[in-house]
Amino acid sequence: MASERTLSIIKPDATRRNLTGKINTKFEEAGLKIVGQKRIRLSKEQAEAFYAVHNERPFFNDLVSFMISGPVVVQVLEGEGAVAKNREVMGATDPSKADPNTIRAQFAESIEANSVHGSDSLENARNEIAFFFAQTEICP
Ligand code: YYY
Ligand code: MG
Repeated sequence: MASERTLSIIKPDATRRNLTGKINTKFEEAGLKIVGQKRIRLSKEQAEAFYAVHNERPFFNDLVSFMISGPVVVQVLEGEGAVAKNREVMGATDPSKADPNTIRAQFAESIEANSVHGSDSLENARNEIAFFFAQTEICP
């Protein structure tokens, strides 16, 4: 499998509980390398644009409010099959359905406050990385 990059976000529920290091350890133990990372506060406009694909869904407004409720850590993860590997390490969207030992099973508070975002395809990964990072901010 080829080396890929994917976009990860450590969400406000996790930064609030000081879990950035524990979550990063899960990525690193899975062989994913953090090649770009910054802690930022999303604007409402940024959160709405990032999750635009969900803007007709009933949970959209709550999701945007949650994503701007505290700092997030946006990250570029690199490795063999990074998109799928990251989704594996994250676990299912609903933490009650996530496999044990996944980030969401271990750390998520609810389906909304589920600790991490990860791109779901290589194409979305490219777009989501470009949404947050300049090329000069990624150091493989
Ligand atoms: O990719 P992933 O984060 O696992 O799930 P999505 O279906 O893309 O939904 C994005 C985001 O929306 C999810 O992480 C939490 C929130 N959400 C929600 O609050 N309630 C739902 N029923 C579904 C998703
Ligand atoms: Mg998604």
